[in-house]
Amino acid sequence: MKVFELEASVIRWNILSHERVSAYAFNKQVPGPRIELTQGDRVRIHVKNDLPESTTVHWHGLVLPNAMDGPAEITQEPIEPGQSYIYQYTVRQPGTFMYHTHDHPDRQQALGLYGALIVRPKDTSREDRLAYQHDVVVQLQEWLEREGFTYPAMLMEGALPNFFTINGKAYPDTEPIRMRVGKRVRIRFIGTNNNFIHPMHIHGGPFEIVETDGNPVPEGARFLKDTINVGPGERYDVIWTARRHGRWLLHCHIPHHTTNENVEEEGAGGLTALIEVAP
Ligand SMILES: [Cu+2]
Repeated sequence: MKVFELEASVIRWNILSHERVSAYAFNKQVPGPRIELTQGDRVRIHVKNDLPESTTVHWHGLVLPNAMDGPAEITQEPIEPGQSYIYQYTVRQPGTFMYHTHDHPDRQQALGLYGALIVRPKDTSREDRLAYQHDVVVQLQEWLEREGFTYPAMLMEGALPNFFTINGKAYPDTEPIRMRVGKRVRIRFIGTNNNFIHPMHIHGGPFEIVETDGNPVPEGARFLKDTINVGPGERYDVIWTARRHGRWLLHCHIPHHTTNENVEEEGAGGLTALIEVAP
């Protein structure tokens, strides 16, 4: 049995060194801690609610007993402020998943209440054939920060976002991927945002789509792309090979999403990360 604790609370979070938002967070970080499991694991997750309102947790993509699925008012009573709830289940599916609030998700998820859930397969032969040396998770989110107040960004008049983050940080504060020519990186795009679609693009050559929403793509059905639309809730696992050395961009192809409040810093902003390839 693997045991985890998730505590939801309101925090102040730096998406840039000079930009701080108010966020709803698991364990005081955005995204919440990455839960890494192996297929067949039995898990128990204690969820404590320190938010000023009720919440729950949904395990996005997992086939679970209905009572463990998480939607408030549908399969369980909401977890009230100060209360706890225990989720307990066995993970049967390998792949890239996520967890997120399922109580007022329009606000709570848009304020940061989510995290990645990665399940390694018991049989690693397919992983071995993918032959990647680096494994990177890319979780996308939008923010609306106005006059010192943070609002949940929505695809709605007056609620459109002005900041964008990869794993809780906007470029130039996003973490670079560092690798060598000839090496392969598995990038797990997760649409942890809940309103916007991001056409994620990588410079320096196409990538191969090897898994969609946690499901392996059979070898003969895989295709190469250099831009993939990552919509709300979607996951795409791609393998990108470093063909040439240099500084290659990974970014959303909606130009507004690569700015910080409409401004570029160090050549870009928002949904941008550098892939630094050494010879
Ligand atoms: Cu975008």
